[in-house]
Amino acid sequence: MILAFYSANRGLGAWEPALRQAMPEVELRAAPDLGDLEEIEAALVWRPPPGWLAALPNLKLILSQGAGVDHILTDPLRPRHVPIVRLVDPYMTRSMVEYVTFQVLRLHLKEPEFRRQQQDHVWRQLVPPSARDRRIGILGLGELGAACAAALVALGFDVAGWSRSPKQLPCVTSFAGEAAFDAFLARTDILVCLIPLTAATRGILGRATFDRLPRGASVINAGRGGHLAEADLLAALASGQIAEAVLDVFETEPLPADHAFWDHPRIVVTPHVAALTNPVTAAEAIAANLRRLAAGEDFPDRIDPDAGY
Ligand code: NDP
Ligand code: OXD
Repeated sequence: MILAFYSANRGLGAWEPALRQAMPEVELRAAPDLGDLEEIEAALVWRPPPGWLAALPNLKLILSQGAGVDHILTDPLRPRHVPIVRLVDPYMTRSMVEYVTFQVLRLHLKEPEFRRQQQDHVWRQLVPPSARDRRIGILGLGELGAACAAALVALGFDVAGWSRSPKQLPCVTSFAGEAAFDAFLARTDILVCLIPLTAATRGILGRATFDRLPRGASVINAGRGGHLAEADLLAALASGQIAEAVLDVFETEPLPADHAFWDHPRIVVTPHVAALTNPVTAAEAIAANLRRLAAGEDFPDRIDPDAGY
């Protein structure tokens, strides 16, 4: 089998040894040296240019180098009959759990306020509520959201999640669908965004959502930049409706050097690192999917293009 590789972010470098070790039987061809395009049956991609996938006439499987697949679905020319499989990797899930619990604990323990007090040489003891009185709301209770919810429950927080379908997760209050959105927001002090970017979720972190949160709530966006209405966040921070924001993902990445977010005292910027793909661990999942393709089996992490995730 021949696997074509394309990444808009990084070259084959770190991937090559990991992929060769996990699947020595597969021939690897990195763009632009793809050879005879008719021979290629699978493609492992991150943000392929529009039309790149369509140029592979015998493609049978599209593998995402990340958990999200919005970077593939935005290609209007992508071959619609070819299954798309997202990356599910326990290492990546663990990374997201670390990122989200760290940021939630920072906000919960008032670290941003202590940092500002230190800058002003102010000694004032601010006392956070106990974790059980801190209400965390997670947008998306899938692979990443559910794991973050479990970790936050273990730390004693009052955790709820919002998803399309209802969930039964230990000690996590499940809210499902549009009808439950307002009730979910009304009980959320720290909102964590871990939903995929789809037509239904674009701009979900905007004024209408912020206004439904309790005054002084905080927001962590580790989903996609397209979830956030940037001007609405700046306005909500200025009015005090939102107290703090932690942003890992942005509409334009890298975040332009002159962007207002960089110097905002109530925004923490991280450069899309919440859960980076690790080629060594990802190669195992990729190899397993190529073996399924060879055996004619279905793919457990196949996405539904109509739903967008
Ligand atoms: P999953 O597909 O496992 O889970 C998605 C969750 O979102 C599901 O619970 C789903 O509901 C819910 N959802 C989707 N659409 C809606 C909607 N319209 N209304 C309510 N709920 C909705 O995805 P992952 O957890 O693996 O990943 C989530 C996202 O995290 C990725 O798409 C990516 O954008 C982002 N990500 C960011 C990274 C970073 O470094 N910042 C790294 C990795 C991922 P249901 O369960 O009912 O289907
Ligand atoms: C992903 C990401 O989707 O890193 O995996 O954003």
